[in-house]
Amino acid sequence: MALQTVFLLLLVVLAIGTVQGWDGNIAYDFSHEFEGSRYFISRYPEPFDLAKMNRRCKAYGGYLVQIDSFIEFRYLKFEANRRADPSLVYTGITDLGSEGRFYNYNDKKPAAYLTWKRGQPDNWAGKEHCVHITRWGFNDIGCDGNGRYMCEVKV
Ligand SMILES: [Ca+2]
Ligand SMILES: [Ca+2]
Repeated sequence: MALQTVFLLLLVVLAIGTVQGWDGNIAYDFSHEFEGSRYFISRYPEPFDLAKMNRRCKAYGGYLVQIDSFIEFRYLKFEANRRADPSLVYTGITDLGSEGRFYNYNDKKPAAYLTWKRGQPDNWAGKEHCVHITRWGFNDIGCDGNGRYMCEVKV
């Protein structure tokens, strides 16, 4: 491909990204399809925001990751662990507005699979309504912490 063509394509990609509100903090990081989905993880931690991160995932044709089974959890934990401290990786699972009833932020349906770390969820200080992945399972955590986020795109 000619260098000019590559440059032009890059400009188009950047323009589309700008229109869709993409700010660059995401990377296609999971190189293979798994169980009908592809996954993206942000490149660096930043203040988490459910609505904002879900919008970014939508720009990729997906949504904040929904975890539906043990094998999906195990896969994502492994992949997150390879690229980041998994304790910093947020999911799209939340109990915001329905304490103790965890649902997927994007489609508002009840979370299909929950595997909690021992002693969790504890809704510490009454303020933990988001869910991140740890080595030992899920933990509920504040929705305004610093972390990475993961998107899921159905293929
Ligand atoms: Ca909670
Ligand atoms: Ca907790």
